[in-house]
Amino acid sequence: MGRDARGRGDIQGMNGKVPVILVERRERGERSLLHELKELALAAGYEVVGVVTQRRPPDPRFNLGAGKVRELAELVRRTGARKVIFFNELKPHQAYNLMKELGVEVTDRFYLILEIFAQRAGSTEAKLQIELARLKRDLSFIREWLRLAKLGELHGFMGGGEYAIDAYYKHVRRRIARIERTLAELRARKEVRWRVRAEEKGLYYVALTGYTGAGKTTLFNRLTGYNGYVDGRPFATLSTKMRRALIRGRPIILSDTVGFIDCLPPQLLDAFYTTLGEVALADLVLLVFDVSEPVGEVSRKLSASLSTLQSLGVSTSRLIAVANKVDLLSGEELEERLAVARRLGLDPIPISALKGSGIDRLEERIISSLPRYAVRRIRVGGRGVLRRLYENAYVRRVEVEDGQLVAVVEGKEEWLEAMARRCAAR
Ligand SMILES: Nc1nc2c(ncn2[C@@H]2O[C@H](COP(=O)(O)OP(=O)(O)O)[C@@H](O)[C@H]2O)c(=O)[nH]1
Ligand SMILES: [Mg+2]
Repeated sequence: MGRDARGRGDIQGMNGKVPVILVERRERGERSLLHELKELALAAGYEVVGVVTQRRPPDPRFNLGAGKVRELAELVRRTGARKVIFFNELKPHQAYNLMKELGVEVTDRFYLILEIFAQRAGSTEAKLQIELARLKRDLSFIREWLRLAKLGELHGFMGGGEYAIDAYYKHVRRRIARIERTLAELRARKEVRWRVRAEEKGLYYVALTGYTGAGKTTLFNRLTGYNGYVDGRPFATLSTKMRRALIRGRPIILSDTVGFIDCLPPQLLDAFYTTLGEVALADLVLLVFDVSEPVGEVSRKLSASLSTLQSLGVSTSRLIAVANKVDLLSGEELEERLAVARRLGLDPIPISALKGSGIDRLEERIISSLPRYAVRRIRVGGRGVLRRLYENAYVRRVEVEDGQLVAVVEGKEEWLEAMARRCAAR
């Protein structure tokens, strides 16, 4: 359980992605969240090769009924799936029984969400918060292994048996205690740290947010991918989902944040909020929502998104609502949903990230919502200056003047002033 985020070490499919099967068991009257589980699996980088659903109360041994497990085993064999991901939270012995029965790794939505958080986490605090949530859940698994080992029922699961598991248990307990201490220290210094990070960059920072499946990544790729900006590499110092983009010829930093998730397990709330914390640093937040969903869903998700953003300190003045997937609706249906957003105080821009419609208007709104950049000529004295300029601002060109290098740089005025002063002082 709880393996490396990118599935390193797995035998991978033809396209380099680990093939998985998704399972959802729900009781009569419960609504299905299988579509969200699918988006989560894709977001984590898996390929979904099969789906199994069952309507029944939980079975104590496997969660699913024994007949369904045989069906699932057959599907695993036929598709070559390397992993099975349950929507339902599995009890340790259920995961154990299922792994024995299926012969592949079995995990659940809890660990899947943790994998996604781990891929997006930018700060030390978020990374620790995620590790903590994982270790706490692991602990309940280890306790169960200990119980099984004492009963002599843990055949060939972990070499060394009871003694090894007990040592592991103690190790995890110590690690949890250490992380909790570090987090308490970090929290005490939080204000300072966030301010420093926000001022590190010379470009405006725009964050994409919204529910899983709304189309954030599709929009991120459209805004960063097609404009031919040569240096589209992720920022090594920031999270891996941040890139520079040229919007109407103006450079910005765009970030694809972790999405909102329905029915987030309560033990993951801290990890979620710290991972999403970088949104609070953004100069502008794009709230992407799937406008093709039923009116009630659009309304519920927008309200929930707004209250989450508010609790992070993002006001509607720093927010652009983006009504995505207009290609799936008639004009009338679209109007009905836009009206819902307007009643919540938003002025949404209708787009299709997939087809490319509405992107012009969105770009226009992004640029008009951000303050203007300054352009400065900075003498490149000293080592590393040019690299810093390239990394943190936008270098239009480099010239030679009186035998010295001069960079023409665009970016936030204060940042450029600070750089120019530092270079002049050399
Ligand atoms: N029809 C349609 N589908 C879209 C559009 N934008 C995204 N999608 C699809 O919606 C799904 C979720 O998109 P994704 O960008 O991964 O959402 P994210 O979870 O918010 O990052 C994918 O299957 C996309 O192809 C759109 O404008 N129109
Ligand atoms: Mg995404």
